[in-house]
Order: sequence, then C-alpha cells, then structure tokens
Amino acid sequence: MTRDPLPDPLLPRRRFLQVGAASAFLCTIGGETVSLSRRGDAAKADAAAARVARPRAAGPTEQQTFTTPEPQPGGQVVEYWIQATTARWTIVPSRRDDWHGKKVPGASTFRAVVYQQMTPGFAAPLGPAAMPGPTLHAEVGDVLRVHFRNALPESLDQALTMHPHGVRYNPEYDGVYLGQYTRAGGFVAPGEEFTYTWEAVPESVGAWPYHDHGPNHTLNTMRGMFGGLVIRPKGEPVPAVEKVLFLHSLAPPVTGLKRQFQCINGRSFAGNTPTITAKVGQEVALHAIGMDNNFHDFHIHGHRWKDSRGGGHTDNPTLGPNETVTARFVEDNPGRWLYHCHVFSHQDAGMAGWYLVE
Ligand SMILES: [Cu+2]
Repeated sequence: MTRDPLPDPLLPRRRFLQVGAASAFLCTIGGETVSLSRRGDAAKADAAAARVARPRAAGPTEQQTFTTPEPQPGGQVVEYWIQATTARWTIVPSRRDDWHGKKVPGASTFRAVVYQQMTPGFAAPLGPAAMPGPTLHAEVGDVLRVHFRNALPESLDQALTMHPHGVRYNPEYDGVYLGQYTRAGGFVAPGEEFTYTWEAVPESVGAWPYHDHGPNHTLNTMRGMFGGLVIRPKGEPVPAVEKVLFLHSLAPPVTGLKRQFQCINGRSFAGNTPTITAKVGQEVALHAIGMDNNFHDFHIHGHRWKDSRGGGHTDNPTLGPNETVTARFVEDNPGRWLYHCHVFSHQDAGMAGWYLVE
C-alpha cells in the first residue's frame, strides 16, 4: 500500500514524486532528511544514523534526576536481558501460500534488526533473534527491569533504544532520542548497555508494543525492532492461548528485496505467518498491534468478541499504527479458520494466517 508522506519543503519536486511511489517514506535522522523510496535506500539512513553524535544533556530539565521506581507492596522486580542484533530473516520460508495453494516465487530473505532475549548478564541467547522480539510479562504492582544491550555489528554503527508503551516511566527510562535533550537511555551506542525500569500500574493492564526510538527509529522499527508487553491484573491466570500478532509490511527500501510483503510477525502468507491452535473451552487472547505506517483491521473467521477498547461486539476492528486491539473469547467453534487483515491489498499480499480449533 502507498504511504503518503507529508511534502517536505527541502525535497525537490521530482524527488518528492518518487517518494510518493508505493512503500516510500521519509526519515529525519539527527537533523538530516532521508528518503527511503528505492531498494537499497536503507544504507543511506544507516549512514546518516552513523553521523549522529552522542548528545550532551542540554539544560536544567535534562540535569533533573529521578528515583528509580521499586515494586509496590506484594509486587516483584521482573528482569529481562535483551540485546539488539541483526538476523538473516526469511519472510516466506515455505515459498508457498497455503491458503491459495500456490507458490510464492522470488527471494524473501534480508538482514533484519531485532530484539533477542538473553540469559542473565547477557551470557547466552535465551530465545531466537526473531521478529517480533520477546513478549515481556508483568502484573500490576511489578516493575520491569530491562537490561538492554546494543549488539549491532561495526557495519551498523548507530545508537538504539527500547521505548515501551502502556507502562509508567520517568524521563530517564523513556528510551527516546530527543536531539540535544536526549538522556542516556535514548542513545545506546553499539557495545553499550542501559537498564530501563518501567512500572506496571493499574492503567497498564493490556498488551502494548515496545520498539526502537533512537535516531534511526523509523527504519529500525520497519525492519524488525519491535515486540510486545503484556500486563495483567495481579494474580489473573494466563489465558490457555495467548499470542501477540504484529500487522506490518516489509517494503523494498527497507529490505532491498524486489517486492513488498504484507506481514504478520515478520512472515507473509498462511503457513508462514503464525498458525494459532486452540481447543474448545479454552480461554483465547489474541493481541493484534499495528506496526507500520498503515491502518489495518483484524478479522477472525467464525468468531466475535467485545472490542477491548470499549464498545460492542466486533469481528473486524480497525487498528492504527502502534495501536492494540485484543480479541478475547472462550473458544466454542471448532474448525479451520482464517485470520487476516481485511484491507484487501494487505490480505492478498500475505497478511493472513490459520487459526485451527480442535
Ligand atoms: Cu492491513
């Protein structure tokens, strides 16, 4: 689908028309405007990101210090070790669309940048280097203590961050690059570590994304630097089936591949996207999150549920960038079901998967 960037007065008209082409977008990286409109343009954004100097805390607001929060009585510290790394990532491993029973020809492998869960002290990998990153769990009253390491190779010399939605944090732990106003957690250079502390407050209940918000955040988010946070009320049981599903695209300027893929969790076409399984009687919670420049919707055949954002029953709620909707129900309808984005051009370019109920 076309992304519609706002006209930039610094861009000549001809360049802007190119930018208007399908899957193009503009990034501002440390004050430079970079257009990602053609295959290979990611290298331009990476070069611009390598030129961003470490910010020096600017004024009194940035000198202000904050107390690191501790858990509420009865809560606990939930610790994670997560590194940012590259991954050779294949979007259509089966080279097939199992829904339509046809081949998906052509290359679909590129270098992604992802979050990977590690054992304490970053001693060894605990999970795969995959899209999305690990789902982080906490209950209300807990604090999440996330030790983050930028393990990018020398060839990708740029600062990264982890920025969460939904949890509470003070400016120290926002994980955002703010130019000259940046704090340490908003600029974690290769080889460096930073520990974020985030509070699970009552208003945090639900599922939320986290993502890179460093100087090159747009490109990095588009190439895999995102994951989910699930915060539960204290003591609430975990649903038997729970899955975070990111709806997003992988476009030629980002991947260097020839075609645009519409993805769920970094994969395209049924049989490659997550196949979700459940049994009749089980509690099911599917958290769909928009993770690109487009609007999506989230449709599951054969089911309906109360919109988690309030309102009535739905089977096809709309989802904006970084917005979550949770489909939660007790399974009562066995069979082979399709789940997909109902934007037709997304559905037909791979944003679909299987939901199998025994
Ligand atoms: Cu969509």
